[in-house]
Amino acid sequence: MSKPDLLVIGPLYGPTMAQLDAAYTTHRYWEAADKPSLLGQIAGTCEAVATSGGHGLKAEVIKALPKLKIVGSFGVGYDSVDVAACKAAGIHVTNTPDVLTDCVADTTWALILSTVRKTVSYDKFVRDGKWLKGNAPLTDKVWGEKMGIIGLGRIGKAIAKRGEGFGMQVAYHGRSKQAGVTFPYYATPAELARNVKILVVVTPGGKETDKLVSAEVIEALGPKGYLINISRGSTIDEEALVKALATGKLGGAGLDVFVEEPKVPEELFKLDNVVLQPHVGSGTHHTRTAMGQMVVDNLAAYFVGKPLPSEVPETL
Ligand code: 8YV
Repeated sequence: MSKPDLLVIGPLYGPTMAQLDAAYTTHRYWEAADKPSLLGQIAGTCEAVATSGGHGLKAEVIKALPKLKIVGSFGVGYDSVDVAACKAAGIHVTNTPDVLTDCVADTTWALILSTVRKTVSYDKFVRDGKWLKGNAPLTDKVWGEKMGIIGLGRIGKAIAKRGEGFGMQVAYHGRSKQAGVTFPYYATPAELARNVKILVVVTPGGKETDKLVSAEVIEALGPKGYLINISRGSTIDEEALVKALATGKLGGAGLDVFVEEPKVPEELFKLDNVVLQPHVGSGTHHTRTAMGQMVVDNLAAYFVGKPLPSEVPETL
């Protein structure tokens, strides 16, 4: 029996790619020199696409594949997938929530600690032989401080839980106050920022949250505040952030995501009040394996007519 076609938008985790290659006739969109011609060749047969939060799925590809019915997206965030176009065309979109929650929360904590307690600059201090000439400067503390979370979803709650272990006072902002959550709620990001020392951004990306952390929010956090971004580069006004960090108007930042990643504003490279990471929130072998398995399972469920394990609410 011939294998179904699967269009893969960009390179995925190696073991996941191997599983997909075994089950489908895969077509590597990113490798195709003539993309319209590839889409034309599979337009009559291709019902499935595999992609990721990073690679996304554009309306023009959706339009070129009239038989498309299922999208398996690797990652919890799917702001780069044109879900409205999928919905309009009756295409089901699936993502990979839950399995990455704890690793993303751990990564967030690695960023909090390394930013506030200066782990990275201390490492450089030792390697550069500066310790031989004198003691290193001291830092702010983390335990017992006030931490604000923008986006108290599954990952936000896992970050908060770890924060409680550090004796922190947690507060949050989201679209609305959550029933059953006892942490103080602030109706705007600026109000939350004014009342905490460490502000963690973990809200989904997309139009609704574009530059949610504005210049005003950054100013409210202030020279003694720290901003941690594990969500999407788009959620922060990056230009305002770089300026505030360079001029000392913001104490520090730990950043896993950027507006034009993998391009990172070079001004940040010179600053030692910033810790930079290459979008690795979920980047452990364990979690990436589990995420890949969810992509494989969602696609397989579609082809055998079973309920999809994790369809996004918009296309349900
Ligand atoms: C992935 C992520 O690395 O889950 C997400 O939304 O940002 C990350 O876990 C990303 O989706 C892969 O491109």
